Amino acid sequence: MKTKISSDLLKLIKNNNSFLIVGHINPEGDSIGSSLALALGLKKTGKKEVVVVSSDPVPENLKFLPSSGKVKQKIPLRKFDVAILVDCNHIDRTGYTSLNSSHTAVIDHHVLPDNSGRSDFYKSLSAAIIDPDAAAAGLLVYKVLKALHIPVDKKMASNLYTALLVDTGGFRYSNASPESLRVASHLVEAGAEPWKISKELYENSPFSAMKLQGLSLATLERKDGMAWITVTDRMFKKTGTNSEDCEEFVDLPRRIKGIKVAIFFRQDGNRSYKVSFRSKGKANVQKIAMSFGGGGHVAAAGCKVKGSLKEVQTKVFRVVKKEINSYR
Ligand SMILES: [Mn+2]
Repeated sequence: MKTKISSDLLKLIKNNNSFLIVGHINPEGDSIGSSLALALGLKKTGKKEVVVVSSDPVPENLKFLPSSGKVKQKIPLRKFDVAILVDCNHIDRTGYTSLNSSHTAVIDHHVLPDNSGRSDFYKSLSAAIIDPDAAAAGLLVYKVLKALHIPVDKKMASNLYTALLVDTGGFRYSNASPESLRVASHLVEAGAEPWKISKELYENSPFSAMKLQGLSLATLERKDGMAWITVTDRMFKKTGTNSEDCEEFVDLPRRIKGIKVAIFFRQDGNRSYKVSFRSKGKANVQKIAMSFGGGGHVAAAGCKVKGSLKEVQTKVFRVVKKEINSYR
């Protein structure tokens, strides 16, 4: 498959001088890595001002990324020529209410919401590359850099390799396409060090986070092709951890043989839960998440559901079961 790199976006980048690069709330490796790589690339071409912002701070485990210390949380007051949303396609996902730029563009691989045609935000975009078939936003940023003839240096390569690694689950998910592996190989040639990056990402867990994992695993249950675990506020308190320490927990029930959909419930305030889904087969978890007002990808998605844990689980299991059964 070949992503069409919009010439509008390339022109927008060529013809302007100040850029605000914006990732999504609750950022992970793809959001931060892609944003930083794009910023480093644009700076290399001599752009006057390139600022990366993230409404939530860079997670502890991504602070090894080159230039991650430059990510700001507050948008500078002055007006930018172009704001580029990376790894998300709507301002609501950025955690900011306005971006103060003359133009807005998007580089993303998430499916557009159904109402996108009627949304003022989408109508206001000057350019967009949105390819849900791309394994990571980092893959699209790589292509944009190539199209602009910007050589990928070691810093950019490390950021982009991390983006690809995270969004393909270490090249294990169904989106680990030939293209993603080819690009990864180019990135390694450009200086990204796979073993170092893997060590930072996967062998660097705080002790307290591992304790949290133990408490959460004790909640493991399965039924009707689903397996799930839960993290409550009490567990966070007991271990001195927070939501950052359970980013990957949904992958734990996913490891179980015969499971079709893995689910992770994370308490997010009083009577509110963040629910993450991973599909191991045909079940479309994006559809499930969207039915609760969330979103994501076919095989990885999430949403927020209000209610007690029991109420939330009852609601969620009903929808997941229906989706699983539709493929039997
Ligand atoms: Mn992504």
